[in-house]
Order: sequence, then C-alpha cells, then structure tokens
Amino acid sequence: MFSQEKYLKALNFAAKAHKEQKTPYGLPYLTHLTSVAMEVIHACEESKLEIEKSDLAISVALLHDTIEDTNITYDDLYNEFDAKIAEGVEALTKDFSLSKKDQMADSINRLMSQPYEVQMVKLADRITNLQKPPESWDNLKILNYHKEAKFILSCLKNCNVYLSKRLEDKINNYIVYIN
Ligand SMILES: [Mn+2]
Repeated sequence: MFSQEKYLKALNFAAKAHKEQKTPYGLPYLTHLTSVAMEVIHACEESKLEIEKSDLAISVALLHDTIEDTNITYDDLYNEFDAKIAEGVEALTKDFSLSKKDQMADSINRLMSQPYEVQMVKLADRITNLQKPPESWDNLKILNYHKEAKFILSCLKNCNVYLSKRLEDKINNYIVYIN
C-alpha cells in the first residue's frame, strides 16, 4: 500500500521541475521518472512493504533526478517534503566536482548509509536505463554501462529481492546490445 496523494504531490513537483527536459530517446522526462516509480511500486507491493516505507521509496523515485538535472536544491526538497526524502535524493545525485570515473563509486558509498527504500530507487533507475541503448551510444559506452550495472547490483543487492532479481535479468539480457 502507498498514499496516492503523496504520489501525486511528488509527480507534480517533478513535472514542474523537469519542464521540457527529454530522455535520450526524445520522450518527455516524466516517462523515465514514472518508469522508475513503477518498478519501485511493483517491488513495494511484492515485498508487502509498510506504507511509510513505500511512500518514501516512491517519492524518492519520482524526485530522484531533481537535484542532479534541475535547479531544485536539497533545501527545496527539505521544505516541500521532508529530511528523509531530501537526503535520499541527495544520495542519488552525482557529485560533479569528482572525476567521471569516481562519481558512481562516490554515490554508491553515500547510498550504502541510506535506508533500503532509497537504495531501491538506484536499482529501479538502472533497471529502467537498461532498455535498448540510445542510437548515439558507442560500444565502449554500452560495455561500461553494463559493467557499472553489475557494480551497482553487487553493492545494493540486499535492499530488495525483487528489484535485485529484475536488475540481474536486465543485466543478463543487455548482453545482446554489446558487440
Ligand atoms: Mn534517473
């Protein structure tokens, strides 16, 4: 179970923040956010997570790219939502002052001290991003993305058994895109 009202509040906030932003497939960015939220909702229901935990996971899923990709700040999320949501989204945000190579490990490190509900969003995000790679990606980028997905799974697999299994399947199926 989860709160429909909280879902709508986070969805509308994210829609306003991401404005006209598009996914690498040229679709409205909301398709990415609602896909990640859908994976999280499915896992929450399968795991029969209590309502407060589901609400945290789902809100963070809808808001997970706001600090990284829009002008929304930690303080905005703290004021509009709460500390848990703001901290969760911040942990899912890359630190652009680091080298590209170090950004993922740093974010994973920060996620490890977050509740499982926040870690679930990282798995759902990568599940969603393991669809057919965008046309613009070369083989090396696809290969690295696959490798990075395995690293994410190995670090966060304990947060939810359904999402771990689904990510594992997605990783295995992604091999068809590697030349
Ligand atoms: Mn994302």
